[in-house]
Amino acid sequence: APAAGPAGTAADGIRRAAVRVLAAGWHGAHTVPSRGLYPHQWSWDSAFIAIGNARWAPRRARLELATLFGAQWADGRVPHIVFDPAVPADAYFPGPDFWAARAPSGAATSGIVQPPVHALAARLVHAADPCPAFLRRIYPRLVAQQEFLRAARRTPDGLLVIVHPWESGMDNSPAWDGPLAAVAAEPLGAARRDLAHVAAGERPTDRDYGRYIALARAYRDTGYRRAGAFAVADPLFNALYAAAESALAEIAAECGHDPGPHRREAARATAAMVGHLYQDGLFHARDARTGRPLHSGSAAGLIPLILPGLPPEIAAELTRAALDRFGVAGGTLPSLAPGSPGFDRARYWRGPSWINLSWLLWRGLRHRAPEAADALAGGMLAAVARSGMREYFDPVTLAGHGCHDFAWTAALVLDVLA
Ligand code: 2M8
Repeated sequence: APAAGPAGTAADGIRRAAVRVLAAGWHGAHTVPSRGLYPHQWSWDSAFIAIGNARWAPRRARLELATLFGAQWADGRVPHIVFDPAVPADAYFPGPDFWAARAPSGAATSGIVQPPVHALAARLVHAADPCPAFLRRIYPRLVAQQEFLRAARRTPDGLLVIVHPWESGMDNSPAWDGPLAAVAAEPLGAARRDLAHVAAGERPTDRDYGRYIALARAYRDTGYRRAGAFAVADPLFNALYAAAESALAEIAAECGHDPGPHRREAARATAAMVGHLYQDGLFHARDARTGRPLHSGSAAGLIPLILPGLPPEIAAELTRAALDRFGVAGGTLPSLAPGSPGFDRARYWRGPSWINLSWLLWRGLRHRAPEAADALAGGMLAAVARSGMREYFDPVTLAGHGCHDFAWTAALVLDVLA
């Protein structure tokens, strides 16, 4: 734990280490998640990174979001990767040649999306360092991002679907094992680059990759209009969408627009989630193709706690699940409830603790269960004090896994310390 030495020393050391990581990842107008493993700009990473940069370099925070939204498509979608033309095309797989997509700005991008954390990030960046001109510029972009999701991804029952595991951000979550089993893996056509940076036991399997590539190819080959054989409603994605509407209500009010439509949309999206994804004390993803719930024990099911409009009795049950099934009073949030099928303390999104999930839950618990929130804050700091700014951590020992110097880990611990 970061308790050694005179008061303040441990926190100062973490702060300095975090700023070092963020400074080293800065490429002039965006930050890479990791210099080796992820050498381009990633969508939801940039939102988390902006939240942390707002604490020490707010101009960078604003520029991070402006760069990402500079690669927004005409239909409003914010691509999950914006490729850096200065990086060799084969440094990351699948790279720009595979995706074969360009934004109106000319930037090479992927064609899928990631969880929409950006309106929340813009609101927090503005709160840390008010800049009305930034808010006015980004507001219509954030609205268009949400409009794309409503137009392209909304099912008749009011939920949003993701069409690729990469869109969830929790790529190899066991929640996707069932729906992915119906997808035929295809040859990759090039070598995986991730295994040059991280041990195979801490990454998705080759079979997972064969399916990821098949799904991405199918979507690509329709011009990113019709998805392949994967469509799921994910509680993390839907919760962040609804939270974005709440953030947009506040941004709209600041900019002199009517916040009412955003408030109503946040309430409607929250109600759809409660109506269709909630069961037995936890939110669960649902397979939109079969209508079946996907009971995996994923920590995604706790993230609706960030929603201010969640009915109090459901918030109380979710808090119970966080404590009893995920053990968050111990300070860590495993990405999968221990004991769930497929639980693995080292493999990527199948058990390890991730700082972005802990940070989201910390925010959701702060006003509802302050002691549990404090435990999570302490646990995030303990993890980086023990192992550095790693990508993910063993939820029991806090040993570090994945890449080193991972940007959102650094960014979000800076926010926790602010
Ligand atoms: C991971 O995903 C990418 C694909 O998008 C990969 O494995 O190559 C995920 O952890 C995702 O959530 C994250 O945004 C990305 C960059 O940090 O890496």
